[in-house]
Amino acid sequence: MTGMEAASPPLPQRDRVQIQPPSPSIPTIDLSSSDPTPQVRRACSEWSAFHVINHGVPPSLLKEMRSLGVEFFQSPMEQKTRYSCDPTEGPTAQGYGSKMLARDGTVLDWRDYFKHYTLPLHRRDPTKWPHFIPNYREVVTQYSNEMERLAKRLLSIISQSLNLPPSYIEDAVGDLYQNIIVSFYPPCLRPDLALRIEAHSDMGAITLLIQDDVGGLEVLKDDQWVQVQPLEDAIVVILASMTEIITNGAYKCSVHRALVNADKARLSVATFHDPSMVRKIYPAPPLITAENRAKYKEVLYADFAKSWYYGQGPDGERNIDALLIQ
Ligand SMILES: O=C(O)CCC(=O)C(=O)O
Ligand SMILES: [Fe+2]
Repeated sequence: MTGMEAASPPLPQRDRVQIQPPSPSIPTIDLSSSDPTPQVRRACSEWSAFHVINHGVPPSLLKEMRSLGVEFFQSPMEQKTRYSCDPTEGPTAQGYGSKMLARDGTVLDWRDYFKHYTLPLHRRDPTKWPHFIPNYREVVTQYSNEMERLAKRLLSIISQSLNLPPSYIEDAVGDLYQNIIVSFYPPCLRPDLALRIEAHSDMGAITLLIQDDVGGLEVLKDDQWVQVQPLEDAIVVILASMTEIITNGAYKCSVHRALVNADKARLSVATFHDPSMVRKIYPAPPLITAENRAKYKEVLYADFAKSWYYGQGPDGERNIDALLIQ
């Protein structure tokens, strides 16, 4: 350094280059690697949410699913309302709807959505899905099958990552109840008034989510919100409440939310895999020892689902805390 440089006046604060640490994001796991189990263990225990790539679901199917969603929500209202949810069926009804969940005067979830019942097969009735978009029913059927396959594979890796038999979690939840919800968040200059979904954790076992390139999904990590950057062709894996109970808290459910964009509409497709309503869910006995006692009370899944929808839990974010053994 020369004396002249040393003498130059310091740059004003605004002109200095700010070295920003790279923003943290959820881990990305390559499912085609020889053994993804250690990475899954780490991602589940540290993040409760992660991206998977090379997951075996054709990228063209992910793209088609997103395009169908956009086409549906951009269709004339009279087309969409032919598939409106039946209000007498309550908040879990299949079909096209808008406001989904409010509690104590607070809107927790406000968006346009289309919910499809897809599994077990006796719940799947494609005649209840839009007819006016070519291939809609075929694509949703294929998407449902692919998501089921991936969810089962992930539940098996997650079980093995805790030294449980591969089928442990799948057996514990019984027949997988799968629902696919396509959500559409129109742009809004006042995001505080806009369609969005507030912080929550999902009810069932595992959620597989895809989003478009707008972004807006965030996960809570160490009390900080972290953006889930859109990653084309990847699928976001979100651990849900029943997995936290079965793993006795080794893996927590992910608290997440979705924000709206001021000038772009956003679309996401969430595929939920839940236990059947008659299943009793409790911590896996092989994970319980004298030093590591059961941390959660047993719950009938139907009772938990009811508390999730009707807010009998202690707060909107982790309804599961009501089941903690003190
Ligand atoms: O739209 C999103 O990205 C999140 C949706 C979500 O978390 C949910 O439907 O449970
Ligand atoms: Fe969610």
